[in-house]
Amino acid sequence: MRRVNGARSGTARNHAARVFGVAATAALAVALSGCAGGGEQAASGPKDAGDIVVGFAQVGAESGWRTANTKDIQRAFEDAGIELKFSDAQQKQENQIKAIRSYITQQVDVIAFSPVVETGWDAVLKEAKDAGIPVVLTDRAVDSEDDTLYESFLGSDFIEEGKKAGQWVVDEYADQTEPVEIIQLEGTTGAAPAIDRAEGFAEVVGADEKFQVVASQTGDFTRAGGKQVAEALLKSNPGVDLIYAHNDDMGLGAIEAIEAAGMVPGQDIKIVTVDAVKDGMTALSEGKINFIVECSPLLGDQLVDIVTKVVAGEDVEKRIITEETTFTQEQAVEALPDRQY
Ligand code: GZL
Repeated sequence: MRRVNGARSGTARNHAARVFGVAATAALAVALSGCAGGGEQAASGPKDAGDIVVGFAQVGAESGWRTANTKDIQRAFEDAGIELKFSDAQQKQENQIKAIRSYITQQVDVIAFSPVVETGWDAVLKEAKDAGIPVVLTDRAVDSEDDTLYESFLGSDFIEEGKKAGQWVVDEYADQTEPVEIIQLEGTTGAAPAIDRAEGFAEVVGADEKFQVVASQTGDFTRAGGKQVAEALLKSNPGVDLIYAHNDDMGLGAIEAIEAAGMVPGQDIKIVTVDAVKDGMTALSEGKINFIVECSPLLGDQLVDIVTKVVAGEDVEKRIITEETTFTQEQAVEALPDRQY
């Protein structure tokens, strides 16, 4: 069972006890030694922002979305005056696990990360829990039976994103009775957004058998991967009507493949993507992409809020879903000037 809405886990209580315990011990040491050295801070209870240290294990830098997500998180922690240790795992789970272990050794106050894939985290998250270090998930979820291994999940509802993409396709081809052939460019194999965007999309288009996903393959959320896979699948599926890409970057790669094949993206072959980063929105405004489902990377301020509450021993919601919308070509033209990323 993946997502949970459980009560606050034991970790946060352990953590609060750890922080309070340290404060009480330090207060006693100050009282006994009679000195007023660095102990005031510890004696005054929960840490100030300037004393909090957070370890963040990022997926990588695979897409425009990821770059925007990293920038926003680093900006938010800088604004809050909280020290952020940051690592880029280059989309490798073993690198994220190494980074998390390093943060445990450094005894940071909170560990936050975006799990590159859903599974394989229980062992390292148990090590963090045993060390009394609370963990916050951002962006992607883990598939774990034990919901005490993390304090909160902050990110999108990827199934909903897939459904929104599917609904646009159903509406777009409402008057067509002939089969609608679809190629799906999947995100990273095993990643929550890839699994869920496929699930939500299939749930909506699967209601009508005219929609046929003739091929589905991972492009690993990258532009190069999207281009390479689209080139191959276009050759083996010459009658395809639409490409559904799990992110803008793979959709932009598909545009290159469609143009290289002498066809017009957005017309000969329609494209639906997810993210709504600037390059995707530009292609949408030019009609090369037909519809984009937004997935916001701007999680920084909310993550700071969750971290601050966890360190203070306050309750946090188990699952915090970000607000998102969708864009047609006209809406992209209007929204582009104000897009932050
Ligand atoms: C979604 C995020 C995905 C984006 C991709 O929250 O995990 O990873 O959709 C990114 O662009 O690579």
